[in-house]
Amino acid sequence: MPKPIFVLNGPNLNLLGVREPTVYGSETLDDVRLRTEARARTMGLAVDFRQTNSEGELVGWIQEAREKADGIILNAGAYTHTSVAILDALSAAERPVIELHLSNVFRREAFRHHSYVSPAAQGLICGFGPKGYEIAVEAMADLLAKGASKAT
Ligand code: CA2
Repeated sequence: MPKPIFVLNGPNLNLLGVREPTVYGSETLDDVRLRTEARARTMGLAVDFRQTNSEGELVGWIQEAREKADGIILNAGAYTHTSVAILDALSAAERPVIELHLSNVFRREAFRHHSYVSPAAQGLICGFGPKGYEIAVEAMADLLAKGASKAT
């Protein structure tokens, strides 16, 4: 029985479309959810799209994915650059992981160039704005079709 893809969003991403449109664009997170769900539907996949400002809640959701999801698409927001706890949870999840960012983090401040998520991820998509969520769904569909079960 196929399970949904967890699309997990970290801190401040609830502000999308409300603040800093020059960096993150004008779509709200709800707009992004709708386009992600629509793309997934065309590929016969379901998504469970969530956002939290809490590191602990993100860790809990990643643990939940081990039982309840076929894969994880993660925009961990600023926790990308700080959280060993998220890395440890991803490493234990035994599910394919795609790291996702709206902005091209490598064109931004040096502290955004390091990611604790990347070592646990199959791949990284960044710099394409909300379109990146659709690209991530397509990439996850390919991974699942190939039978990927974990990142490493
Ligand atoms: O580019 C991304 O998707 C990021 O994950 C976004 C994070 C940032 O810390 C990462 O380095 C890259 C920040 C999310 C904050 O989103 C906002 C949206 C609108 C207004 C203010 C913040």
